[in-house]
Amino acid sequence: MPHVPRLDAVVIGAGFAGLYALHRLRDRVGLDVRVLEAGHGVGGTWYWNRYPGARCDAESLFYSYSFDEDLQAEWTWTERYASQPEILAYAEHVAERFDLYRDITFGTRVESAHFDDSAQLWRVTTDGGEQYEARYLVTAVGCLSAPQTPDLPGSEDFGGTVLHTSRWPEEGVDLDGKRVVVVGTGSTGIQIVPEVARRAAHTTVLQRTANYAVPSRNHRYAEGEFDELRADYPQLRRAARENAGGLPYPPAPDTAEGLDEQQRRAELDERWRMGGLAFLASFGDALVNHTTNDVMADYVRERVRETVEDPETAELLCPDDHPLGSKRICVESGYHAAFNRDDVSLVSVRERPVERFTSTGIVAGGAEHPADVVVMATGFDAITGPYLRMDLRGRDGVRLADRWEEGPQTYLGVATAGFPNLFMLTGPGSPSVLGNVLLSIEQHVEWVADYIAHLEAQGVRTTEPQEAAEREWTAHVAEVAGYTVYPEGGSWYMGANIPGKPRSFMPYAGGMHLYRQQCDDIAAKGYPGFAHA
Ligand code: NA7
Repeated sequence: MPHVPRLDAVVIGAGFAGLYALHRLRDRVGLDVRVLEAGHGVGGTWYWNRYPGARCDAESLFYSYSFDEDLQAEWTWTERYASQPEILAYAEHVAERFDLYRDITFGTRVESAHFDDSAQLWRVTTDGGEQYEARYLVTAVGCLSAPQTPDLPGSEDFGGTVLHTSRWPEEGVDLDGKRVVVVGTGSTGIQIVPEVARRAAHTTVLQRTANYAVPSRNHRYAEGEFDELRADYPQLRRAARENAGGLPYPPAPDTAEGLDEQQRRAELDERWRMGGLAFLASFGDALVNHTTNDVMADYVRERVRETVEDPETAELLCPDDHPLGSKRICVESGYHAAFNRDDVSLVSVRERPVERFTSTGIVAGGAEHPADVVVMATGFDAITGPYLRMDLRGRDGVRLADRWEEGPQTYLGVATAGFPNLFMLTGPGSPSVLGNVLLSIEQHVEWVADYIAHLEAQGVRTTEPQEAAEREWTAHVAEVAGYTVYPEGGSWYMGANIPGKPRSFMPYAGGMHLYRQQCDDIAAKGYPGFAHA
């Protein structure tokens, strides 16, 4: 019989959620923890997404851990928006600093986790055939970690290279002088296109849906600039926690309604000048009031027409089929301007889709596009994908895939009925991707660690949500989304990018600050809605 390590907790994933969960559960709660990580290093999203131009859309100032004053004081970001290598270096620094590496097993993908009713523990099996037993299973699997690539005929005949952006090789890809086709114009496509255009002989961008993109206004910090910003951390972190998106941008008017053209423009010009996601916060009701939303959408389209010289290309780049923000707003650094180059072309595949590979290229928009490299910036099976790609089974062998057949059901986005002692970090039904995910991660980890400490202190062996509480929370998540423009977007938030995936708005749109209050309230009342055994 092979030796099966028995642990207090197995954490799946060594991204920012998994790293902090390990630190908190091991060093604060005192548990014996092992992190199982598919990659060969820490960093999660920032380990995998190495494509040229990969960068965080949230300002470095906000996209970092706040739980440790010394860590905060010693780390200096070099740009307003950190690039992938810098964020990865930060994750590695955190892992070193808190002595986390010794409890992480790399190159190990969890294939299954089954709850054993009689032993009251989780049995975890990896792709290498190793097994682990643990009382708690903590999933830190990320929301955008299961890549989605369209299944196109002819790929075996294609003589060039096909790459998904989130599986970019560590050694890079030689794009110099190549004919490159980029499929997809979400945040990733919009980041990679200007970088590809700089190197390739020709870049063809296949666009199904035009997205709203705002300028990043990224810059390198001047000497001492970041130190000055950092001096405000106590106030900034507090403001982030009190903010719906965890990104405390300057206050905005509540609505564009009732403002005249000049007032609206003044506000939007100022936000456009600021750059980045601050634009989404131009008016308080941007995501709940179509009048405001239309004003903002018109403004973005005007800017596209101003930037892009060829009127036909400009029109194609103007989003016209969804409200602003209902699909994730993109942050660009030279995306629209890239189409002013002679060696970059835009092809709409809305009417005539991406069909198939040939030996020399890809057929899309009704024509063949010769290619040496095809870049799939085609996104992810978001939020539930990482869960359902594993074989997760709860009490009585019930598969999570069956329980969530019609969409995810959770209590607080943290736990699901019938799956005792399973804790999800940034799970479906939590604010997760709607805002500053690092702040969400910290809040989840701290709440879950406090709850586990409580269970340990009370001698509780298992906990799971009561079905009524779960039903109520899941209905609340849907109801709150219904007040917003989000469900109109046909987005990955809704599962709409995956054929056959049930449509439901998966994140909690009520705001991170209000979500935090609800979680804290439940903790203060002794965790109603959970059944303890
Ligand atoms: P996204 O936002 O899901 O974007 C994927 C893009 O790929 C999007 O433009 C899709 O068009 C397009 N796509 C997907 N499949 C196809 C096919 N078959 N044909 C043509 N176009 C296709 O993923 P990203 O990686 O850009 O961003 C993910 C998140 O990471 C982002 O929101 C940030 O939070 C960070 P569609 O819109 O579905 O018409």
